[in-house]
Amino acid sequence: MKKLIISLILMIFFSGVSFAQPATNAPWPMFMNNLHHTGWTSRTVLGVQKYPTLKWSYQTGAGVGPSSPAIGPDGTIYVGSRDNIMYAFNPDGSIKWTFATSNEIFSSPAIGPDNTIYFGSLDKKIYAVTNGVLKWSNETGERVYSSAAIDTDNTIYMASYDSNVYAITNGAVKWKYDAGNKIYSSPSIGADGTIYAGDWDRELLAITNGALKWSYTTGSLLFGSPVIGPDNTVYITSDDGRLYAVTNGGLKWFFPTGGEAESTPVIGPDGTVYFGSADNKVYAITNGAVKWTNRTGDDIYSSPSLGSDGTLYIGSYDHKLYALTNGAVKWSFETGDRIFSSPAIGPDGTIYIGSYDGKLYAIKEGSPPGPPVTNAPPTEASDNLSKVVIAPNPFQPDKNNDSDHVTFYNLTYDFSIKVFSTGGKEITAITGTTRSGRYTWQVRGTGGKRLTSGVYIIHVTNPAGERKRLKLVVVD
Ligand SMILES: [Ca+2]
Ligand SMILES: [Ca+2]
Repeated sequence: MKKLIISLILMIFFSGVSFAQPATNAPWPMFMNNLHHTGWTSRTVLGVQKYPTLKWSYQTGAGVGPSSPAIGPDGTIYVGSRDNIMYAFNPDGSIKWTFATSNEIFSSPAIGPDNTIYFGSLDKKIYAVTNGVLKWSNETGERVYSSAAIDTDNTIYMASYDSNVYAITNGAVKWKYDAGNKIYSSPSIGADGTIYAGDWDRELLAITNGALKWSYTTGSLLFGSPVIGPDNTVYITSDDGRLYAVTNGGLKWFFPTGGEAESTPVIGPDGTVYFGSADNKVYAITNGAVKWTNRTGDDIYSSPSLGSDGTLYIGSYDHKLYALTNGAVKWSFETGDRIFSSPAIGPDGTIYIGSYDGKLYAIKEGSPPGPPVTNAPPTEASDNLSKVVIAPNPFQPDKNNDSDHVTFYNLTYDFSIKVFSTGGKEITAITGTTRSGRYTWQVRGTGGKRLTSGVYIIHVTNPAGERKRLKLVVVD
């Protein structure tokens, strides 16, 4: 009853929200965002719409994923890396704190009401960390891949490769349930307090107070986490390639894909279920039937996130993060390796995603490509250097586009350009002629090597010996 009252209060507090939230006002408190793991945000946040641009990235020591970022009430971004470390970043990308475990972190951080971060590590432990300091840890019998679900009474539900689902309060095990086989995925919490988990003897389990309520056997291993719909239907993907919809232990429907299905589905406010498969496709399913699909370039193991405007964000092994609306690709953003991590949507619309290249990416809305309109270039060379500009500046090199460049505008017909480091070292010298007053430069030094990130001093000289000094900022 107490749980029901708390839930009702939370429902009213998050007016218009039909899914329960944990007792924190964090914008993205855990893997798949809420207790039911629906991965959907009702916060009216316009995500990146047209021009995904790197806001910042941070290079960790190993792959980031499947650990997925969580965002705290103060905007802190948390993510685990396979370099064993749990990271906390300030919204500007600077490190707030780090916490080292003794093995890789696959688990996604979950944020409790007092900003305690709960996660697991392959060192077999479940951790509770506050401000980078250990609050408690609990050793299980095997590696912990699972992420925590935090109930409104602050009980932590987590699973381990030791086959157990754990209910933990303040570091003490309240109960555990032995599923009989390894558990990789993360438990979720139903509206009535039932705990759902999926194990490696193919079973979707419903557990109440440490006892089995019901189970449903799928055709293969369960890597994806159970997700609970508003009508208490439980959705789970299986390595048999199917998405299952199960009610009270009975099959409602299943939907087959052409590859292993490990992506945890998202449920939209209209009941549409979104997920990906190793057949490379993203699916939107309504009542067991396809609403739309779209194909990426490789397997999808990432779980999607759904913005309040209906944009679906999902990562692929083709290295890209995709934004889709009604099945059409709105944009994609390429990282340096496969994406297994799930995107989190920040309060200002920034999208956070990890990649096997070891980076956490913060992606924001940018400007349309090309020179800024205010510097509309003339079609003829200028007669002096007063209006010489470089665009874009700052310049962010595109690793996948070798012809990526900056353009000098308003040059004189004959010109000479010298590029120096801030320490005064000459990096390259260019002389040329231009009818249009424009000159494109691929931001390379004398040896043809791309300039690394930093500030560069540029001297532009005309035949009259006039000189203009400019600064170019190169960002990684
Ligand atoms: Ca079992
Ligand atoms: Ca494939």
